[in-house]
Amino acid sequence: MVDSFEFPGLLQRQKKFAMKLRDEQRHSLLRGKLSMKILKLFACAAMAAVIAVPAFAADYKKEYKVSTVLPAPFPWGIAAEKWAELVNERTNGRINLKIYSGTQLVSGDQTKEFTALRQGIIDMAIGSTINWSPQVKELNIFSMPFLMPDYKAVDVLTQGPVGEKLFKAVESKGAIPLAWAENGFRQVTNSQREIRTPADLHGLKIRVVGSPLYQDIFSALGANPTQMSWADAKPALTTKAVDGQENPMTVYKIAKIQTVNQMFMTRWSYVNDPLIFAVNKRVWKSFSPEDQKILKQAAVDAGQVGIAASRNGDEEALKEIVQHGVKVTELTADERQAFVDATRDVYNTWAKKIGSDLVKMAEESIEKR
Ligand code: X2X
Repeated sequence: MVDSFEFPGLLQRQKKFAMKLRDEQRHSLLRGKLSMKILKLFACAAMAAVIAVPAFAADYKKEYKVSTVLPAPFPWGIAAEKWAELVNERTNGRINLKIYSGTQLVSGDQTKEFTALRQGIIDMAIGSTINWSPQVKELNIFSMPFLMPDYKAVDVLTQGPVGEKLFKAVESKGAIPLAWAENGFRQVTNSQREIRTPADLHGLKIRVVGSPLYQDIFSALGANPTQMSWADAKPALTTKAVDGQENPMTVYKIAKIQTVNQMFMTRWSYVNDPLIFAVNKRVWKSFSPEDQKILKQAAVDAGQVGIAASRNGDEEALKEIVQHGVKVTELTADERQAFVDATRDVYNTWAKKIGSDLVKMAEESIEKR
């Protein structure tokens, strides 16, 4: 104010300036109000769109392809069907999983399943650690001969720090792992003779699948291993192109293994192959966080159902196998130890390939179980 007295005319200019400022403020306020209005309109339109079309549905596929090897009533297929059922139920039919068994999406070549999943040829899969181990070498850990003495040992691996590391390894290779299920402890069968000692395996042609670890195990035991997909195994056993193979007992029961000359079985439970529910990375990212949660929880729940089917089914399967006249051999502790000793070098060689730290962690987890 003092200034205005000292400089005549200044007050007038100040007044003018103040009026101009007010005008501009009024205009910009009006502009602001207008743009708020426009924004609100847009928001309303967007909300209307959201209400009209279920969230994210526009990005979703009508159907997601889920790959497995074994269909229901194998425990593997039971887990897969349960997953599809729960996801459908919990998303009110917004997400549909369709199961393709026999790894038909990769022409039956089960060791290519993970690659196809990573590439998006397959949207989702419930895969055996055996079949994915050629691409994710850490998964060979479950194929380390005689590492896991019982189910509790399997559980401390899948549910503990080893499982976490394995899931990280799967993710680093391009698929999102969600949960575990189980194929089961694997027993060896053949058409020729009872197997009680490593020497009994000498010269037997045994069908195996997965990574070269299996070639190494059976070679160390003096057998003649041959790598073959499941689709080719049954015909090869029928024609006696191969003498034997190894799989869980639920598989024998359902696949009627006695009809393909497998009249000798040794219960050595040398490995167990858990199954992993996993989703292609791009497909996973297309789901809303809520739907990701539903997919994961449904996989965990379906995994439990699958594991129960495998573990409960094993004893039942044994009874049926015996009824079919298959000679079932139980090993004494010493007899089993002879197989452990004969495969120890293979174990040590593969511990380095898989990662000595991871194998050590697994051994410690099992020790503490
Ligand atoms: O092929 C097999 O032996 C099977 C069905 O057990 C697997 O996919 C690993």
